[in-house]
Amino acid sequence: MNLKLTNMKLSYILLFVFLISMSCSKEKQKHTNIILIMADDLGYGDIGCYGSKTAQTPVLDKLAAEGIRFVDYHSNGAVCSPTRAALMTGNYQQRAGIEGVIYAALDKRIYGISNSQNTIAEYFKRAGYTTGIFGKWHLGYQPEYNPVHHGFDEFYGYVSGNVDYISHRDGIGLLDWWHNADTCYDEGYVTDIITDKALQFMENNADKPFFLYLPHEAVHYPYQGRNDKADRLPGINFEALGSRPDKTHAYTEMVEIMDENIGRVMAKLDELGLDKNTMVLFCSDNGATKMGDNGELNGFKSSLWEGGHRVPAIAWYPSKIKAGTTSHATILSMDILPTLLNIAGISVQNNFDGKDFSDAMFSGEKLDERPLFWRYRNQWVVRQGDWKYLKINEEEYLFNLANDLGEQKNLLEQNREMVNHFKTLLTDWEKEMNQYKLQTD
Ligand SMILES: [Ca+2]
Repeated sequence: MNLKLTNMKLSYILLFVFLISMSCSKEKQKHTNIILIMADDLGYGDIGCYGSKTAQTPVLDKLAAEGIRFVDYHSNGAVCSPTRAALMTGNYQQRAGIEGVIYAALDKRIYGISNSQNTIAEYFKRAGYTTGIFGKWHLGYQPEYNPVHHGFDEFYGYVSGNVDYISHRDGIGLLDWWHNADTCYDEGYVTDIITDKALQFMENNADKPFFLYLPHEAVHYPYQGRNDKADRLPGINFEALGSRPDKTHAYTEMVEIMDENIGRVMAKLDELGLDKNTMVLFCSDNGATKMGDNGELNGFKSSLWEGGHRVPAIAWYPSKIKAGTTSHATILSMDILPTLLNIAGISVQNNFDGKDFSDAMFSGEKLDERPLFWRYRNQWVVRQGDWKYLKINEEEYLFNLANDLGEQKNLLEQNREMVNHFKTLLTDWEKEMNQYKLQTD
């Protein structure tokens, strides 16, 4: 009898221990961490899994092999600041007031992201996430535009469009290196030291939900490798692109150092045991310059030909994404915010311009077809399905991208009705966007 009672007690104790351990493991897995990595000026053909023959990018190639590679992903802008405004707000960049590059010239430093827009960091922070940005901001120089006033708990990096990789001086030679709202100086190569800080952030927040935004400088100029000397120093005239004569070699080196550092982030996820509940998303902010490789696409950074805005994007989340998937869904930078909020289980009331593409990513579902718009300087685009209407000054084009990715065959004359429809959509969209106070370059 006593033995039976002891056995029963033991069973209850074991059941109790089991239930406690179940609830603990549920507790540990309940949140999804997000790591959003963005390269700068990385072109459609600049990494191995998109066909690069020069740069070796084993880490990004592995992420694509274990995750999903998007072949119809586009930056909202053809240059840096507009894409970042759209990425941060989930809306067309015009709603945040940013249509052009925010330049380093002293008289241009008045511009920045509008306070009227909430950022992705603000949404994550409100939901209890710790938020960090390590790298390039490029959404305003003035103190009120600093990332710590736009939802980020921690900022380490620079606010301008590019800095010397070694001296951390901006396009007009001023030191542009920050920890939160204060300037600071740290020795080191930008790609390495923003990663160091990101790894520290991951360690500090290993037990809490975090949103980590890692906007790399690579492969934006100045073209400098890890062992190069600083070009931008006080009292010295310098070339914006850097002094190195073999710039194409430097470019390849920069891509490879970024890849290596993304490898350090992945190793840290593994080390901290966060590899099952962390999603990693990698993308670029616009197409490559002539220094880089846009594959078979026409045009370069700052143009609205495909080469200016169709860029690499890879998502990695092994518990949800089928390994080795290629997605043909048409996706823009502004779609990332609603998608990541959904994946993190954060619901907000806003009706964003961007659309959640998690079903396309997790189960290959087709996205609802929608018209998409680009405007930069004297160029306009309307994209719907496979069709792209492009206007540059008064020149008009219509391409079917399904069989003409290089935009060689103008089908405008044969499809006047479609073109007129697209032009009406564009007029309506411009009317909507022109309500905002717009910064242009
Ligand atoms: Ca860029």
